[in-house]
Amino acid sequence: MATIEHVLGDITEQDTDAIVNAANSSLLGGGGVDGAIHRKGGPEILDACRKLRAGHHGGGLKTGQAVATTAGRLKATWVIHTVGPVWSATEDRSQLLADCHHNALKVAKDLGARSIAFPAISTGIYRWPVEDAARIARAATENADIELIRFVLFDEKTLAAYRP
Ligand code: AR6
Repeated sequence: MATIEHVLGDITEQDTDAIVNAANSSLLGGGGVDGAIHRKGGPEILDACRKLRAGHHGGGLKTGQAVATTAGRLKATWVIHTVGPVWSATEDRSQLLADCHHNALKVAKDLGARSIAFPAISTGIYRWPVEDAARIARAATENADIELIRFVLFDEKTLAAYRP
C-alpha cells in the first residue's frame, strides 16, 4: 500500500519519480499546472508531446487517459499527462476524474516509477468543486501499487479538502 502525503506547494518543484500534469486533450500546453510544467520543464516536454501527437495520439488524448513524456529540466524523471473532465452540473463525470488517477498510476507502474505527485486535477480552469474532487481522488488512489503518492495542493483551501 502506498504512503499518501498531502503538501502545500508547487508541483514543478517535486522530486518524485513522476509528476502528473492536468493537461488538455491537445497535449500542447495551457494555463495552470500545465503552463507551469511546460515553462519550468523547458521545450523538451513540448517536443515530446508533439511527437505523441504525430504518432499514437494523433487525435489528442481523451479525457481520463494518461500518457508519459520526459520531464525535461524538472527534478522528476517523467511527466504523466492526463486530461481531467470539465465540471458539469448536469452530467456526472466522476468516473472520468477517477480514471485520470487510475490511468496515471498505471502509466507510472509501467515506467517503474516508485513515487508520483498529483495536483488537484480539474479543480482549477475546469471548475470541479474541490471537496468533491478530493473525495474522488482519495478513493481512486487508495490501495495503489506504488511506494509514495504525494498530493501537491496550491492553496490552503485545497490542501484542507484533500487532507483526510
Ligand atoms: N502546482 C500545483 N498546483 C497548481 C499549480 C502548480 N504549479 N498551478 C496551479 N495549481 P488547473 P484543471 C492548482 O487549472 O482544472 C490548463 O489550461 C490550481 O490552483 O491547472 O484540470 C490545461 O491545459 C488548481 O487547484 O487544471 C487545461 O486546459 C489545480 O492545480 C486546463 O487548464 C488544477 O488547476 C485543465 O484544468
